[in-house]
Amino acid sequence: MERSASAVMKTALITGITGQDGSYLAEFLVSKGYRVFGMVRRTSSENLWRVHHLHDRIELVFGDLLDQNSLISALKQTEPDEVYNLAAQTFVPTSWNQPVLTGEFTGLGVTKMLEAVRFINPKIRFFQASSSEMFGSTGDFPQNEKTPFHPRSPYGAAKAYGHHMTVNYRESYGLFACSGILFNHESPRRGLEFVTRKISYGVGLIKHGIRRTLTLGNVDARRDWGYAPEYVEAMWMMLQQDSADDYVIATGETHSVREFVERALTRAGLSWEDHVEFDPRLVRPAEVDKLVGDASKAKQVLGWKPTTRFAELVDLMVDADMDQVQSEIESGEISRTRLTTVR
Ligand code: NAP
Ligand code: G4F
Repeated sequence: MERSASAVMKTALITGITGQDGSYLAEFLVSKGYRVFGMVRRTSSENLWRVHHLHDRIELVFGDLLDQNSLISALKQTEPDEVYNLAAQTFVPTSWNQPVLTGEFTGLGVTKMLEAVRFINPKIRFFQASSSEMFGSTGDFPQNEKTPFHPRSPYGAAKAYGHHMTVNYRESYGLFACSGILFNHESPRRGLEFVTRKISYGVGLIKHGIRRTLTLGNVDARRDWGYAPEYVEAMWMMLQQDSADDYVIATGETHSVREFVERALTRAGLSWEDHVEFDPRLVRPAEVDKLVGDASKAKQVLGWKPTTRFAELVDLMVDADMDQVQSEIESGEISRTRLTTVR
């Protein structure tokens, strides 16, 4: 692939560019003047809706975390200065149904990408999207970079492996490899199966008379929810430092799913009694009861801090989904197929 004429322009390769974070990171890096490549896997139907608006500012290469050669080839083709490894099987419940696949994508996929970097160009700066799910049932609050891990799902265990491998490649081979321990971060581009978006989109459907109820599992679980566009900025900041390190990225506030639902319903002028139901099938085999992060290291070293707080986040998601449902009704896009994806 031809290199750009500009000598100062940096090049980044993003795995998982079709996902929530990948799309925001691509926007951010384009705004910083980067040449941005996204690695995508082959799908039978197009899956580029989150990055469609960037079609003339990003370039796509094919590759899959399961296929080592495709990673090597993606690095050869794109010659990146920075690699952001965001690709993973990210939905926790699926990790119990498909624990081996989750281990392959979310765990071993990291090693495959680290090996590709080491082999092709060990000077590439590498970011790994690690997760607060690694803390699992730890009794330490708030959680920081020194808090021990006790993952509670195949997803959490796979992420812990990927985190440790990132640290090991830094310590063993001197790679500039950073692990961002990201607490939950949300947006109107969040997948519909995650609880925040399930709630905001569900509230939109109810408000427009398409659905009557929102069916949920454990509403007592507590999460530290931030706004995704701010989290991708932290990823970039980590790779601009003089040395590689690991950072917790979080808001420092914890709220229950119940609080999220209540705020969302209030925003739409709806009531819990009329619209929320419990389904025991949505309760997980093992729950992470409470997450709350301490991002003081990121604040001190990177100068990163969150600005969008809980109430603002809920409101912006509900407002966006009210508009989304409205436009889907107008375009006729709301179909039985679409509704069945809202589990
Ligand atoms: P997401 O929306 O689910 O996106 C996941 C991306 O990974 C998609 O682009 C998907 O491609 C890609 N992918 C999955 N399997 C792949 C494979 N075998 N080969 C290549 N690509 C593959 O996730 P997200 O919320 O943006 O999260 C980004 C990263 O941050 C993930 O690693 C996630 O585990 C981590 N993280 C997220 C959060 C959060 O709250 N969002 C918190 C902590 C950590 P397709 O479109 O083809 O499926
Ligand atoms: O939105 P969730 O599915 O996210 P979860 O499990 O916290 O994982 C997300 O955040 C992680 C960071 O900590 C990421 F690494 C991971 O990739 C993903 O982005 O569920 C949040 C909470 C859980 O406690 C769940 O039991 O909401 C509870 N919940 C209650 N009812 C529900 C539902 N979750 C979902 N998805 N659907 C429900 O109906």
